[in-house]
Amino acid sequence: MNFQTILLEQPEAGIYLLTLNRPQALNALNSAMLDELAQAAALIATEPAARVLLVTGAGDKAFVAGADIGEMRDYSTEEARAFSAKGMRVMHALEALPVPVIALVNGYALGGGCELAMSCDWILAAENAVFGQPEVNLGIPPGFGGTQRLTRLVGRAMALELLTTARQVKAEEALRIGLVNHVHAAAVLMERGLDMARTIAGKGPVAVRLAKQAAQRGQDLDIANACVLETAAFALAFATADQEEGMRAFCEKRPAKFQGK
Ligand code: DAK
Repeated sequence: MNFQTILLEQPEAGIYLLTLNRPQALNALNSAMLDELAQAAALIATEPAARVLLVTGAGDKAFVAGADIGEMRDYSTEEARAFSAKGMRVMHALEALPVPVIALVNGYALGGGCELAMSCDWILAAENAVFGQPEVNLGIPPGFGGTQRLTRLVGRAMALELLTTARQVKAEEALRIGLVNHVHAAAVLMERGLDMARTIAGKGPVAVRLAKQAAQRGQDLDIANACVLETAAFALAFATADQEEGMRAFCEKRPAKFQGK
């Protein structure tokens, strides 16, 4: 597909790499980019051979420096509502992808950029990564789910501190407060992301999808209902050839050859 503001590549079988590609504006999210992100998410959602998605920013300075302030500044209330709704749909679409989505944050992840990273399943940060929700500096609250996802990731007290002071957090602190899973030197961030993607792509594909779905859908349920969801996913796996192969391979002391069915 021919995109103008993003790149969507498949560096290895089943591994997709999505690059936010407006480096001259530090990859700020404008309306066109949100539309293309929605198209890319729809494409991956319907690709049965997809195993994992990596999301990163073009250039060495920013993942995404936020929603495009130049585009937003003259919005009417109705336009702001429409822009926020569009952004929310994109964040939900990424979050709901059937495969793991990993953000590789290589520089600034501010405002909508931090919200985009938090819509991914987890974050690997470069040492130069900077996270923050600076919207209150502009006289607005976050509009792409930041008040909700930051709170769920780092807890209400730390989230509210960051949301109301606009304090920016560097990679090491982001690791300490649970916003990111790992920190790597910027030069090896992509390679570490690909290593992780290869590991996931080598596992049972249906099992990976079921695990993601149960973990994600379950988090908004009470524990009893969430565990019912897990039981259904577990039982469903026993209808797949991969479960048979995975267990046979274990007993025969050889690596499993999964087919994704
Ligand atoms: N939007 C548009 N352009 C941006 C941008 C942004 N968010 N961030 C950077 N740029 C552009 C700069 O204008 C500059 O363009 P030129 O002047 O070269 O044409 C270029 O990128 C390079 O930026 P700088 O020259 O500023 O680079 P520095 O290294 O000096 O500074 C910086 C980097 C990241 C510290 C700085 O650029 C900065 O503070 N950027 C803004 C960060 C920010 O405030 N982000 C949050 C944006 S607000 C809602 C929907 C959504 C949202 C809210 C509500 N509803 C509708 C309810 C989301 C809001 C946000 O994300």
